[in-house]
Amino acid sequence: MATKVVIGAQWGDEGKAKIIDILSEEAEVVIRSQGGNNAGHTVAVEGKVYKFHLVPSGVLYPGTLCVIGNGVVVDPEGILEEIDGLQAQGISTDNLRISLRAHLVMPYHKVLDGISEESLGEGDIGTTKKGIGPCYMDKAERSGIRICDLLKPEVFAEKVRKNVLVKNKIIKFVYDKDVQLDAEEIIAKYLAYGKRLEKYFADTTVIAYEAIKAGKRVLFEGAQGTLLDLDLGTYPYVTSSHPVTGGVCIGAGIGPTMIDECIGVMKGYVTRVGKGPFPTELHDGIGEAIRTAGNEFGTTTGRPRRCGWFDAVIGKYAVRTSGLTAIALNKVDVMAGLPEVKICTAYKLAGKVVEHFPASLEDLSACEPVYETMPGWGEISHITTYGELPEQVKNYVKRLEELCECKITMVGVGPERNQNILVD
Ligand code: 2SA
Ligand code: MG
Repeated sequence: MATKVVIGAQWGDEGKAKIIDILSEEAEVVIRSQGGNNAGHTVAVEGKVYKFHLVPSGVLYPGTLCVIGNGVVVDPEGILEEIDGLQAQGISTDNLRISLRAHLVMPYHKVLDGISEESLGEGDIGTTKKGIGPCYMDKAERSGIRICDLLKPEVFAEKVRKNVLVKNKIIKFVYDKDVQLDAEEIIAKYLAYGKRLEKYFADTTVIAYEAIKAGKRVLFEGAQGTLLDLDLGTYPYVTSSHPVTGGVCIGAGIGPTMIDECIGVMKGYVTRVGKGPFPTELHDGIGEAIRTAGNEFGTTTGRPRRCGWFDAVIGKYAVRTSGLTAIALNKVDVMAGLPEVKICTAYKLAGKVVEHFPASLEDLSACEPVYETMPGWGEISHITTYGELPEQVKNYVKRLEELCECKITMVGVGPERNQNILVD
């Protein structure tokens, strides 16, 4: 293993955490580069379930250095809760590092996320309300506050006071809400969090560079997924960061020549939480059956995920926009028992065949999937080698490879670390 990036190739929740957990075993450094605690990563180890939001799941391996890069937005309250939870389960966080350049999610970001969603009414984005969008807005607007500011209390206090003044005006005059934030309260609270977290702070770009230079096995852990990318996703129903492989370079502070492999994680079907068009969405009993069998509910918010057939237009788009070198196909076991399965090979829009994922949401909403039907399969979660998989599964895998134009190297047949079949 050299340097590997693992990203979500659909709308998130593809089971990245499981693949990252498997690859973490040989990784010496695991780095997160975008998103915040809107991410929800679930890892099952010997029947025990661990949920991660900000801390890289590599923390489950004692020797692995776990890095939160500059592109991540950090909610100090959230991360402290996560650290406390992990420590209570006997997991050490001594190997955690947090970038000095990472932006802080502030209490007003969470308030603004909530009231801006509320003000949109039916037209809301369906965010996780963790303050992620407003935090990245401040970063782009250049009024954000960073981890390194916590080490300079006077500088930090000044920035908080300035921000609270503006945010309180927005809350009152733009949104007509009574909520008003108290700058001094926030300053005291955040400086106390800073004291507790200080031992983890570091220039993580140096850590990444030194590790790669020394030939260490470095794994970049993606959050969310390709169609939630701010530029390439189903805008505006996206998150405010870059979950594609390109986002890793900026969010971890490395160059593109330092990445060797790009693995995209997909499920055998597609899910999405939040709003926005979803061409292969199933509104019938099959969608419900997949949701139940696959336990398709959000890790962060518990929201039921919308479910649909595998969409190869999306698959090909993810391969192309992230330069994927391999696909890990998860949750194929969840589809067991369906008499037949469908694959969307293209869309039809106003009588024309559309091969490439459209930019316009109005076009995407009007797209009709063109389906290919294949026979279904039975229970496979006990299977451990590729050769033993039913022919129907192997044919399904082969067909998806052809359509997505990328090889599938792993097939997931259950949530456990060992329920992952390597394709020969
Ligand atoms: P936000 O909160 O600003 O990032 O929301 C913007 C859009 O991004 C979607 N989004 C997600 N989609 C899938 N999984 C996510 N993480 C959690 C999980 C979700 C949960 O892994 O299960 O628990 O609900 C995630 N985070 C953001 C979101 O739905 C909006 O469409
Ligand atoms: Mg998730």
